[in-house]
Amino acid sequence: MNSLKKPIVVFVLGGPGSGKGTQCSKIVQEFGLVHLSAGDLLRTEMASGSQYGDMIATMIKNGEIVPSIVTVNLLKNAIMVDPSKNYLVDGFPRNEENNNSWVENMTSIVDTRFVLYFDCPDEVMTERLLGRGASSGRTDDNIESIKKRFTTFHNQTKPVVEHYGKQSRVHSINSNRPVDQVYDDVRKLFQTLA
Ligand code: UP5
Ligand code: MG
Repeated sequence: MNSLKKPIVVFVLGGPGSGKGTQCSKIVQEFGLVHLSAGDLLRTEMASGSQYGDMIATMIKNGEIVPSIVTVNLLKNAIMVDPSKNYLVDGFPRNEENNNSWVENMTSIVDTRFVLYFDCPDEVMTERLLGRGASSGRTDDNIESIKKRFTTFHNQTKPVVEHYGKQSRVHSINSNRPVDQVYDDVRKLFQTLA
């Protein structure tokens, strides 16, 4: 019975500008999962006049990780809108605290399958973000914020990827290639999930 099926969740991780959002859009088109970017949910929450708005704004500009109490609630609410669907959770979990909170609060209601990890050199990601910064309007697409985002990524997010790697639950894809070439590998992975 479908009502007993828990929504499948795939975590999509990778450095800032590694192409998480770009590839998720393509997965959505072909495989019909729902894309939840944790960063986008936080930016929407910030713009909504939430009590957490000022904190989120400061943390995003400084490349810091917003406490899980905020992020996990946003993700949980978004998934509970339609638990019959399956979800790409993009840009989360970013540190051990995020992951512990997810395991504690979500394990009973979702089926967390694996991590799709986009591997790309920092220099390439920096160029992409500076290029996007000309038009993105994002407060963190400037060189000062980008450097802080990389530090957070290497010190806090990579250990989470390694944690899932030890459980053989990471599919790593080289995203330092044209978008469609990256997607060819992504497609093969999701075909096995179907
Ligand atoms: N581009 C993409 N793929 C390309 C390719 N193969 N070749 C050439 N160009 C490519 O792509 C970035 C740019 O690169 C675009 O211009 C694209 O056209 C081009 P995109 O797909 O947007 O990359 P993505 O990995 O999604 O980059 P993003 O900047 O969104 O990554 P971040 O992880 O930095 O941003 P996010 O929005 O996830 O988080 C922002 C902040 O929110 C965090 O720093 C943190 O402060 C906060 N946050 C939390 O606190 N907790 C969370 O759980 C999530 C976020
Ligand atoms: Mg993104």
